[in-house]
Amino acid sequence: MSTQPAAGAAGRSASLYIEQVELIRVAMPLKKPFTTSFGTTTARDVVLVRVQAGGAEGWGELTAMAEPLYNEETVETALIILERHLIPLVLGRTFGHPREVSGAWRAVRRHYMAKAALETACWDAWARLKGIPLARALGGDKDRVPVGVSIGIPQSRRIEDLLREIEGFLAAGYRRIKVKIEPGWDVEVAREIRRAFGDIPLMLDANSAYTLEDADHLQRLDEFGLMMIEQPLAHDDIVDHARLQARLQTPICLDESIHSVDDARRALDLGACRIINVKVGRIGGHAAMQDLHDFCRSRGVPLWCGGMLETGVGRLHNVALTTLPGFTLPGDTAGSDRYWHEDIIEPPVSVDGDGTIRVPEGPGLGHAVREDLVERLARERRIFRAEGGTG
Ligand code: OSB
Ligand code: MG
Repeated sequence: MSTQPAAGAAGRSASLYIEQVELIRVAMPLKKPFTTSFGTTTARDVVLVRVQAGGAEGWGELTAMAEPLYNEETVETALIILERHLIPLVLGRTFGHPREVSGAWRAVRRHYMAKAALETACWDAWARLKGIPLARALGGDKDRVPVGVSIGIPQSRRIEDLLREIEGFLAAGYRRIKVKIEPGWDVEVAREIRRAFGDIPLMLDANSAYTLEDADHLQRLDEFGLMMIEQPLAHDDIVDHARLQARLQTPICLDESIHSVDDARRALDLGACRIINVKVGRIGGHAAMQDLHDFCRSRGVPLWCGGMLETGVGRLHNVALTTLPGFTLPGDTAGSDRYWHEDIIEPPVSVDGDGTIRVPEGPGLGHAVREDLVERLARERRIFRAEGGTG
């Protein structure tokens, strides 16, 4: 393989010679537990990926959870896939463009979050090499993105506690409220939110807690004029979702079921959803995100950016991808203070009073990673260098 180092100056032709990849595992306790229909998360076990390429550095974040409850990946399966399969396929290679990186592991099936952690770090390195914001490198053009917030099931299971939380986020300017539901925490919750806050932009996320047998029950949600209901049925289903969508006025948005353009095409052709939540980890990287974006835009399907309780690194990747024109709905890209007392980036991501985040203008992710804090929180670090590399 070719191994010449790349030119580094802005605007010059650049290429990505992958010199070194570092995996840094950090423990990040959440401000408070986050509960969905599949379980409660109290802390994130985060793997940061730092790539050295052509003289620039790029950062990515693994969005897999500690347990295989949202999807089949876990932090530990992703570490194995990264170390034994993905990193060896890119180390010491030169890519003309970050869109080519995923070609290196075309034969590796699934493990989308492991792939995305490494691929997104390469995009950041590329944008820094070119001296442009990641948002521009990805083809985005917004300078602000509107944001919503995802609210878990309260530990107390009291609707008043949920209403108080919603009130706080509305006061902070958030443009859309998403509430997690499960059987026993759904119709009454929607009714009370409408009673308390009127016609706010509201949606529900079930994380696959229902089956088609619940269709009559789910139909009762139609009276609340929801923006959408996210992933009501099985994580691997599109057929039952199509049957359910035919019976609901509320648009279905798929999250867990969509890993590729082909998944989206099949789901849309079947009528399984009308909106898609895009998570760069769930689909394997920014190149896949661009492909899914272009396809959905050509079909007129609204997109928004989902979240996985990311630290600042993943959060900034999400802000950057939301600048693509097909992202027409507020995402789950809340500010750093939604989950963290102290984020690992400087400055943290902040939401302005109008419910938008300003897109960074500096190169790459546009905020610095706080290496001192990462150092303090690091539980494990592993470095992989290209043979004969200078890293
Ligand atoms: O389904 O969108 C989801 C968090 C973890 C796993 C799955 C989901 C979520 C969220 C939170 O809804 C999104 C966020 O604020 O990062
Ligand atoms: Mg979801």
